[in-house]
Amino acid sequence: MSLTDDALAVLERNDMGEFVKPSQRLYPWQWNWDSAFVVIGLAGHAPERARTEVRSLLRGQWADGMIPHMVFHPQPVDYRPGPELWGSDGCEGAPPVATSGLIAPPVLATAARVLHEAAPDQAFLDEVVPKLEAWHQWFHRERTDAESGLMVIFHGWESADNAPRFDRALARIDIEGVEPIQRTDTGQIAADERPTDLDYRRYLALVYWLRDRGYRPAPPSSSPFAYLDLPLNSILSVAEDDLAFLQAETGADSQRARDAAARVREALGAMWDEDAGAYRERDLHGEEGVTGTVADLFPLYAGVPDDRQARRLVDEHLLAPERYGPSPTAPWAVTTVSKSSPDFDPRNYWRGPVWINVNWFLVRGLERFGFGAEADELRRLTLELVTRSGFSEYYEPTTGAALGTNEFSWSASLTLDLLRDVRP
Ligand code: 2M8
Repeated sequence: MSLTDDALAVLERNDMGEFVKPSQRLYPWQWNWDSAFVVIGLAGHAPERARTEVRSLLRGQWADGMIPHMVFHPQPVDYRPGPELWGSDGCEGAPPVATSGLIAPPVLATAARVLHEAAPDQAFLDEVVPKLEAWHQWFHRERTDAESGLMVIFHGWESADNAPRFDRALARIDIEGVEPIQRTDTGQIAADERPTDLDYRRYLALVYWLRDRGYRPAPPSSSPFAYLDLPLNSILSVAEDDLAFLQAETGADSQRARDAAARVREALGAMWDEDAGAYRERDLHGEEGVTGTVADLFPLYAGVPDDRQARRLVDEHLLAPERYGPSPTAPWAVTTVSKSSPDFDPRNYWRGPVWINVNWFLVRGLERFGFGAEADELRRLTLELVTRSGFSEYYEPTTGAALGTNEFSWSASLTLDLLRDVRP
């Protein structure tokens, strides 16, 4: 079987009919950006099935436009924490289907564009574009930090769960009285590859706090965890461009989306740190800019740096052996934490391992700046990794070993997309 066939077979096995679950064993529900990646993967192979995926995710959209990070389509599964944690049925504007109250990086408009370019369907576009517009408007209304102009996240689950960049923000969360729960993940995956129980108590404490406020603390900076996340903002600015493109295809006004893309990009540009040669994030309740994870490189995906800055990002960070790039002891790139960071842990979740979606964003970023050879090399390395180790959730950069859960949908989907661009 070819890599394409293998990837499509994973998606088929994870297909629940209306949505593709993220993995065969661990994650039984519909997750937001996982589904968007699935749409990107299926666009060139099964466009009608990809449209179903978009529609089922949109069934979780709230009246105010939010598309939550999880949609609990009814099914008899036991996964903790599950729908009972979120209490969406008690929240104003929540849809009939149970959902979470948090968000994920908004990849959906980008996925819809990939789908449209692979297999145009005007009626589908007319149906989804207004919903994407409502989703993007929601961001600027509900999540803008007035000072920086960037979007705020309220939880690690809104970006890269236990990434070390969130450590200090999480350490401030009061967990008094928050009991640990029985977790599904550590029943299946080695504990040293997952967040700790203490992390989970903090995650839950934050959800309880947000739930008490209908998940809409105002202003956003009042959330105990309020963080200016570079990946989410970079992904949003690209998604705004893609939405504007789709709006033009439907004859709708695209001015708001174009302005928003430019605004977020400009705000991202202000996070550049000339000494570091990379971008910095900001914890709104912390003192300094946070750095040392692959998040610092994400503005490349959004086309934020000038050519000189982009070159520095690539040479001094992305491909630098002692940082995120391939090295003799850790040949599998890109690490999610710099190898020079004391927090680098090659086996633990978002604390060092290689993730296929991160590589995919960075390949796109390299291409955007005309770094063709570097993009080809990262694509080749990524495809070699999945060929050797399968479509895993994440991978050990030192050995290339599969980590986390296996048969992981977004690794399969983005492989399909990366394969489209392989030159003979
Ligand atoms: C992971 O998140 C879930 C909680 O939502 C978890 O940690 O159990 C993250 O990698 C998230 O980005 C992803 O969407 C989800 C499903 O793959 O798993």
